[in-house]
Amino acid sequence: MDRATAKELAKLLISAEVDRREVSRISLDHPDLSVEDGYQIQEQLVQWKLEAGYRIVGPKMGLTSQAKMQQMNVNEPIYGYIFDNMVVSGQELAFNELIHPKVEAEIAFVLGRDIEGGGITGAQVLAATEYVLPALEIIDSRYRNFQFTLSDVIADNASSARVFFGSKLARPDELELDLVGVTLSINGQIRELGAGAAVVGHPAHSVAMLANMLARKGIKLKAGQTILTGGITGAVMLNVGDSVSAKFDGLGSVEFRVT
Ligand code: OOG
Ligand code: MG
Repeated sequence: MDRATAKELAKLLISAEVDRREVSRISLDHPDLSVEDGYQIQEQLVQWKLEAGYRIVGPKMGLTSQAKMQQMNVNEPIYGYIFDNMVVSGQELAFNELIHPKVEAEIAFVLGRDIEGGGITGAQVLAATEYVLPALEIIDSRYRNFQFTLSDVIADNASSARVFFGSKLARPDELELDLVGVTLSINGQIRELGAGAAVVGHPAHSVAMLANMLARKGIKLKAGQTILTGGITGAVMLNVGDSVSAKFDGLGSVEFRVT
């Protein structure tokens, strides 16, 4: 895909986000859209956001669990970026800022050291991690009916929209992250549940996979970045008035209300 087309498609996705409207998925008009094209569009979109003054909190992994892959009908992990304006402080999610938001429970890593290069293992990730914390990611595909191909969702910055972080931090060696149980409840009813192992066997593997994917582009994970490792369970559609609560074994809970 040529640069001008990638730029134009990135602009389309940005305007869909800003105007809170669904757009047709790119692959309808560009049936040959490849994963590489998707990342090229994503890079243009990230560039635009950086130029607009937003700061990267960290990259995120997506589609790292069977539950998510089956739900979205795609079969490969992807990455995108969380920006500072996506991090919600307080406990309210403004529905009218979004298109058709869904929530998913994730474990986040904060790096104490850079992670650079290929061949990174989960053990190396854990050694470089300062702490882990629980998160609720709000995804909000800019595509009509939340439907897309792998390349489409990559272009759309992996549906990134908002994130709530929990306040309980743990050292990565204080917990067996693959065994951390998670329940996700809406209005007091458990809607999804799982354990850290759902994320490519162990959430640290997800970060290792991310480091290795980025290394191919000459990008490293940086100390201080907060990295989302991917939804442990399927994502749940949100409605105005919903009370959302996720409990993480050993990591406390994360809660918000949709207003
Ligand atoms: C893509 C975003 C995936 C995750 O944690 O799997 C993601 C989507 O499902 O729209 O953030
Ligand atoms: Mg996610």
